[in-house]
Amino acid sequence: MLRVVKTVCPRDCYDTCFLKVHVDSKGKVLKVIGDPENPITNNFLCPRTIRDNEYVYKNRVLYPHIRIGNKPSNSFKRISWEEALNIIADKLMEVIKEHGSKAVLHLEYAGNMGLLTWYFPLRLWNAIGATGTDYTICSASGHEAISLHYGSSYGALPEEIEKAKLIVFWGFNAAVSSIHLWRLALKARKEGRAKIAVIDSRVSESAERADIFLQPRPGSDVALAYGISKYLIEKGYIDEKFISKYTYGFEEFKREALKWSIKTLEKITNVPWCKIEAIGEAYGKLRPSLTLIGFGIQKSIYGAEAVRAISLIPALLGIHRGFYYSNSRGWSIDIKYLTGECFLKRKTPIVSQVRLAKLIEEGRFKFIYIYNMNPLLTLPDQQSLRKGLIRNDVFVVLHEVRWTETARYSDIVLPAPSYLEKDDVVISYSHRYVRLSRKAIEPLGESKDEIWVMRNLAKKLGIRKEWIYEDPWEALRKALSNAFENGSFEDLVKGKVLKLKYKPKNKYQTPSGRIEFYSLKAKSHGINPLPQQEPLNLSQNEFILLNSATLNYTHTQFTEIYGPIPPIAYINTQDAKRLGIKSGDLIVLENNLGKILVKAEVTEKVMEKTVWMPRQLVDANGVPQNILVPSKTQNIGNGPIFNSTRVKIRKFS
Ligand SMILES: Nc1nc2c(c(=O)[nH]1)N[C@H]1C(S)=C(S)[C@@H](COP(=O)(O)OP(=O)(O)OC[C@H]3O[C@@H](n4cnc5c(=O)[nH]c(N)nc54)[C@H](O)[C@@H]3O)O[C@H]1N2
Ligand SMILES: Nc1nc2c(c(=O)[nH]1)N[C@H]1C(S)=C(S)[C@@H](COP(=O)(O)OP(=O)(O)OC[C@H]3O[C@@H](n4cnc5c(=O)[nH]c(N)nc54)[C@H](O)[C@@H]3O)O[C@H]1N2
Ligand SMILES: [Mo]
Repeated sequence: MLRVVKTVCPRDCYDTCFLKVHVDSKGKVLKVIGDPENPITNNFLCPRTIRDNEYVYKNRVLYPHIRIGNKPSNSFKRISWEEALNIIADKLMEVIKEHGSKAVLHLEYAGNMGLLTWYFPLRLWNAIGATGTDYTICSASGHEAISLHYGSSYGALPEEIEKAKLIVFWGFNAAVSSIHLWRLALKARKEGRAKIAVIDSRVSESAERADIFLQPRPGSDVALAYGISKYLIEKGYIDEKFISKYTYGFEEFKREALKWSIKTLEKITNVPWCKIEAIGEAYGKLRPSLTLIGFGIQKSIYGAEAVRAISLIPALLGIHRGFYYSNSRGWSIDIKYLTGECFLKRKTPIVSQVRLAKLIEEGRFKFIYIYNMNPLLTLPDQQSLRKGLIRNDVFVVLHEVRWTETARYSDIVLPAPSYLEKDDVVISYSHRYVRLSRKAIEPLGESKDEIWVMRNLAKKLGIRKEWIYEDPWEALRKALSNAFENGSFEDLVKGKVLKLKYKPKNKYQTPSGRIEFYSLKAKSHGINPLPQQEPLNLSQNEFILLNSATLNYTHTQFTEIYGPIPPIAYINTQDAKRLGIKSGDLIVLENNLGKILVKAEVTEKVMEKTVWMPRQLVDANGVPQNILVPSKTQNIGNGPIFNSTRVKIRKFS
């Protein structure tokens, strides 16, 4: 008999789709389709999730394994759970005794965003007092940027895309990275309600379909945002009533915006003034507008500055939070209850995720527990990370669904069930819809979920803290007690679709209680109170390496279905000519951190001095792209700088 199970995609993505999983009488997944019970994600899926019926069975870790060969390699032998847990517990106790609990690191991110998969298992590590990371690898800098001016970063809900007359995707390739939000924009345009603008440093898939396209130099968006603001102010498109009632520091902002001359703007951004006028006119005339700011734009050295400047445009136009970035801070969910942080008397040590490679290389951690992440392809400064993980005094445990690059650097690999094999609750960072994610099939092989592992390890370690053993569903009930607008946790468990409560859009958690064009918080932290354009000095032979999400992969996932992430670099025609490079040639991208060997694709889609690549790829020799990425952090929000990676390029010979 065919069963249809309702679940939710938990991958790190803007969309968080509702799914229906068809399972046959033998418990095999036949197909995964979209479930229109969620009006935002509706009944269609991305090319990844739609293949989950195959992906779920590929490359799986099915049993606990222990290393028998040197790192890095896949040389393991199978052991029992009992053996694995004993070894891990002994090692943990030894490390804690000799080096203290600070020498234990747990490293995880959003491989599965389920509250029970990601957060609840942290109770063990928090009880031990282990070191954790600050989760800055993705969106932290943008959150902090917006918070400087708005108090918190939550913004428009996806439904507002349908009401906008101008929809601007800024540093956001939604046609690839958020196909459901993109579809809402396309629908609004098709029905004649809206125009779509894209602002991207390359001709992205979204740019190709836009009505208005601006192509600023990477890192020049603060200037561009000031240029647009200048136009809006000079043309009288700003909403003075709104500005005087809801904002603070407009005069300072205005002075700064008006300082920019057309010539300087054009020189820095490489965008002709007539295009700035065009988008200014669109912002002025097509009201209301909605500006969607991508994660891509804030992953560069001054990325947060760009987000600050962009986020202030809607305030000029008189719109309360007329931007979308991520709404995760607009919900009322008690994450600290789930992670057990609320039970702690002392805070546990936290280190930078972006700078982690160096700390591991220095030998700061002797025991590292990794789950929900594939850091051996996704963290910056891979050379240091790799050197660190092969140290003799570092013991690495990985809890994974698939055999990943990280497994090659681990001492023990534990099998984890995929999202189709466990119950959970997944919260989106864009829309408000939540429902129970039901287990569709039994865990494959001997895979055990994160909570089972946590509890059994806690028992082996003799930890008595009761909160570790709390029923996870009871913990969820408490953490979500104030979360929903239209029902209770019990309703959720019964299968009802609930909507998250949302913080009021016209409330600003800033020192002045207003939108602060001139940020008092920034001032008190020694940061320029106004967004600031920093210089973009590239030396003569240097290129900026942009790298972004692609349709067939979620980070390093789905290579099992679509093959390796293409090791290709897109290079501008003029640059290619100068360097004697043709499409299909092998080229070397290098900097002081390392080098990679990839195929060139000569194109007009990237501008001079810029190259673009799919992100997180592995080159022709198995070297990861992120060997080139420095582990530097941004000043604001401590985020990464993937899109400020500088490389030199030569033809391989
Ligand atoms: N298919 C797919 N979807 C995903 C993911 C995935 O792996 N695959 N991952 C999810 C996650 S975790 C994330 S972080 C998001 C990422 O998705 P997005 O938020 O769309 O970000 P990116 O793909 O990093 O980059 C978006 C665009 O920013 C442009 N850009 C880079 N620097 C600049 C700049 O200085 N100025 C301007 N104007 N543009 C710039 C790039 O050219 C790129 O086209 O996608 C989510 N959705
Ligand atoms: N070059 C470059 N690098 C980047 C970026 C970039 O723009 N450029 N962007 C960065 C960004 S924005 C992000 S978000 C990170 C993402 O970095 P990662 O989070 O490391 O990305 P993934 O490759 O998706 O790794 C998630 C892993 O979790 C595993 N997993 C899935 N479900 C479960 C589960 O239920 N349980 C367990 N235990 N494991 C599970 C998957 O198999 C997968 O291996 O990468 C960063 N790295
Ligand atoms: Mo991300």
